[in-house]
Amino acid sequence: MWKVQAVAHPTIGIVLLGGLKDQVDRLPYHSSAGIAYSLMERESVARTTMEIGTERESVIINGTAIDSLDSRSPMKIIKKYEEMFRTKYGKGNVSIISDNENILSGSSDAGAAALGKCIEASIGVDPLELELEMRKVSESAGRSYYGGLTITYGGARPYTKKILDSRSFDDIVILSAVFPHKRKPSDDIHTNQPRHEYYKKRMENAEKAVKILEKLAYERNVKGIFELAMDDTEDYHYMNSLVGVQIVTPEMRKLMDKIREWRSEMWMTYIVTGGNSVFLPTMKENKDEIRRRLENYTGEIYELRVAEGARIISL
Ligand code: ADP
Ligand code: 3S4
Repeated sequence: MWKVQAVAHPTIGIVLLGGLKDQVDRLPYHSSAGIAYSLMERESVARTTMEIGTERESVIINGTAIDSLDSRSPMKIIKKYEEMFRTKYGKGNVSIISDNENILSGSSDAGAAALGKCIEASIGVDPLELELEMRKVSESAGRSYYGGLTITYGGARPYTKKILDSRSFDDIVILSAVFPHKRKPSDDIHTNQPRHEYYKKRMENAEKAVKILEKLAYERNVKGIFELAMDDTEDYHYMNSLVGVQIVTPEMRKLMDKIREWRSEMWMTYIVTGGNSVFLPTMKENKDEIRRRLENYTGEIYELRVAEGARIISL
């Protein structure tokens, strides 16, 4: 039996993705961008162990067995490479155990990327092809696989390119203000956005934002990157409001408006993806003051950093 373990960090969108033209292969209508993140004090990762040559096939995520027929089951990726496993290791059966540690949102990105890393280590596959497989579990797996700041280009064969290393964000902390309601599944966004006439404009805005982001990354303009992310958050949730998908609750909006006011005193921005957090990127020296202020809005606050790509833990 052959065994490998890998970890990968979850992600936050910078140019947010909405709309999938293929729900099975999870192919996007437009380009997008994101960062991998971790809690500052403890690592946020999906930790995945893959064993090749087991008696039976199985997938266990956070202690629960996943049906291999489940639409986003990691077994879909394994099936693609089964013959290659058999050729190299004599047996094709694979078992996967994955646990999410300290993840606020973006668990599927991290889970897909950690598994991708295990597969790469076991049979050495083409990364472009691997990404097309990983995205069947999560359309944002590429962000987690490469880490730092990445752009995922749309088109018939979407692919992800890393444009800044996590070290470029060393002076930044991202505070996460978590609100106490349950998040909606991201598929609500993906199925509804393309139905509205504004979606054409949204796609154009996302492509434009990605072009500007390339330039900002080249200039290492980290503040500019998060300013762009804040503008994109507004456009994305305007789009969501047009199709009746409410992600930004009145409580979250109250905080976002307040952040706009605080920006006249010190630099900060906000990002809201598909979850119940308002992410607040700022300089490390502002962290304690802003944290104190955030306590008036929610009791659950985390400090995050930009994280690196997926890595092998043991072979
Ligand atoms: P998130 O923002 O946490 O990714 P989504 O709604 O986009 O939330 O994804 C939920 C899906 O991710 C579920 O199908 C779940 O089974 C899958 N998932 C969660 N953790 C893992 C993991 N570690 N490995 C593979 N898939 C995972
Ligand atoms: C809603 O595929 P998440 C969104 O681009 C979908 O980060 C990603 O993120 C937006 O909240 C994005 O599901 O992580």
